[in-house]
Amino acid sequence: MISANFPVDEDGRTYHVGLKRGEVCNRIITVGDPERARKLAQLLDQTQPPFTLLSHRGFYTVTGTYQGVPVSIVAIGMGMAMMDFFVREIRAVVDGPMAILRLGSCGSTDVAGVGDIIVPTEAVAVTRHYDYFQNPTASEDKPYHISLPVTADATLVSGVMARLSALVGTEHVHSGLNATCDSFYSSQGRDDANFIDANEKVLSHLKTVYPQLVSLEMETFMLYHLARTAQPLVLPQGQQSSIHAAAAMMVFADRTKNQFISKAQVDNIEAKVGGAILDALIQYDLGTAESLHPSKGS
Ligand code: R1P
Ligand code: URA
Repeated sequence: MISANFPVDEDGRTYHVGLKRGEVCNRIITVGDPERARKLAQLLDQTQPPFTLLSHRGFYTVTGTYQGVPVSIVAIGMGMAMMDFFVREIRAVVDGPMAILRLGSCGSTDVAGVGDIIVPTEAVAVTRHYDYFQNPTASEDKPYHISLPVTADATLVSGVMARLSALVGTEHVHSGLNATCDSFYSSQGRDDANFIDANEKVLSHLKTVYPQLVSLEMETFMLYHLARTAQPLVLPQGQQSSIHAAAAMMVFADRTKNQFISKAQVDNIEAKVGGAILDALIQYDLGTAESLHPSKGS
């Protein structure tokens, strides 16, 4: 490893995601579940074998083409920290502007039912306030902190919404505010008798602060936040955003009706939405500065 600040090995591979320049594209679909990545990879052009890499930390990348356009699919696992590793380490080895679409799963808090899809226009972070738990009765703080919202790339959102609506019908595609939580359990308001979580009011409080809340999951805020805080690219034609980000999330848990998706439903919905997401990704205009030279084979 060459530097303790941003470690890369002698080949230029980043420490956790494990990719070097040329192995990952400007257009990326990121998912949590590696199985979902493998299903999406089956939709890529079959003209030549894609590049694949499983990193020692479990990041799984497939790079190939979709309708002739270079795309990468990267499975990152779960949580904001994994999204942070992924976005920073990918940004370090890709030249030019990037479009990143997350295809995830979520819980719904409003009208969206199991199997519907949510495309968040904005996201907040909900994090456990650890100090509160040192002495709950004396604390003047709330047990959970809710951040201000950050927005998605509006054009990417429109492209995704249009393609998904055409596929499954507008009544099954929803948009609004997503809450990215630092736990599947406590900060998503789930009851876990084994722990003191003080979370009985977290969802009602969240809905009061943000009535447009539609979903709960664990990564999208970090993607949107890093896209908004990435240093702009300085190009001959002026400054350009470095990262354009949006997400589409399949509803696995309906928190209002207390229903959870079955394995058969997951297989059905993942197979269905994958093509629409890839279509939206390749049709997004990244401007003139897109550059990519994906490696062949693995
Ligand atoms: C929890 O089950 C996981 O599912 C959701 C959450 O954000 C969390 O990562 O997303 P993925 O299906 O993309 O992993
Ligand atoms: N992912 C989450 O983070 N929460 C849910 O309820 C479902 C999927």
